[in-house]
Amino acid sequence: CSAECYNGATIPIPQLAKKTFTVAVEGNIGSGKSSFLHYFDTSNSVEVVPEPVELWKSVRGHNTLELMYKDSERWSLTFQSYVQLTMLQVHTQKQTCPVKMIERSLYSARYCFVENLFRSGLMPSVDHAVLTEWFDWIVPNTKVGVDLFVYLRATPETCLERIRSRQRKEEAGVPLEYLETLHQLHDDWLIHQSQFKPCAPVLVVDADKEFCELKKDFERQRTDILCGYV
Ligand code: TTP
Repeated sequence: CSAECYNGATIPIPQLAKKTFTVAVEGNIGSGKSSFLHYFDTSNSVEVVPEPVELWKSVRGHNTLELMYKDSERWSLTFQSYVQLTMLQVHTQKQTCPVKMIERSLYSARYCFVENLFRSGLMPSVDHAVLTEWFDWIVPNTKVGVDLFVYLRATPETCLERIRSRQRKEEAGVPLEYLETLHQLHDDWLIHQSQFKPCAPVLVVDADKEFCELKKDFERQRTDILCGYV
């Protein structure tokens, strides 16, 4: 049996010959990654590792997420290098269940957020170069592999609505254009696979739906999402 990807590629299932799997849940800000992880947190086969956003808000007393939103030109490198460290910690955290489900990955931080800061002129070329040197060393030299990307694809309008309703204070000024650019970068990476290629198959989920509807999709795709485990 296999899962159909957005771009027509198939995900080979079952993959039970491999003992452990890492599933990275990707999608724009506000696309519903936390709810998705929460939903699968009840399975005995799955360990969920949420995104270390709380760490970003409190690095020895500094809120790096807030600094980045207030003055991106000044604080992007600081923030994104800490994101890269904490994502590396998530990837390398010891796995105790057959399926490790992580919120985002080292890859979306680099291919979507860092790329956006650089292309929009908010991150100088030298900062981009240093982050890229770190990234390019980390990938082949540490255990940051992913077996499946689940892409929660929601329109930027839906994401904005969800961001507004959750009221994370650091994100109060996030404009629609920012979400549109990030949406395009996620699509370019995970669907069009133009400049950057995903290192694992991609399962695209229509994340515009209400959560009660989405739950039905999650249930239908459960075997694919959990790489054969239930
Ligand atoms: P997300 O990683 O998108 O998490 P979320 O809580 O919005 O997810 P969801 O609503 O889907 O459950 O973003 C968390 C915040 O961190 C958001 O303001 C964007 C920011 N961020 C960056 O600026 N750079 C990065 O590299 C990452 C990973 C996040």
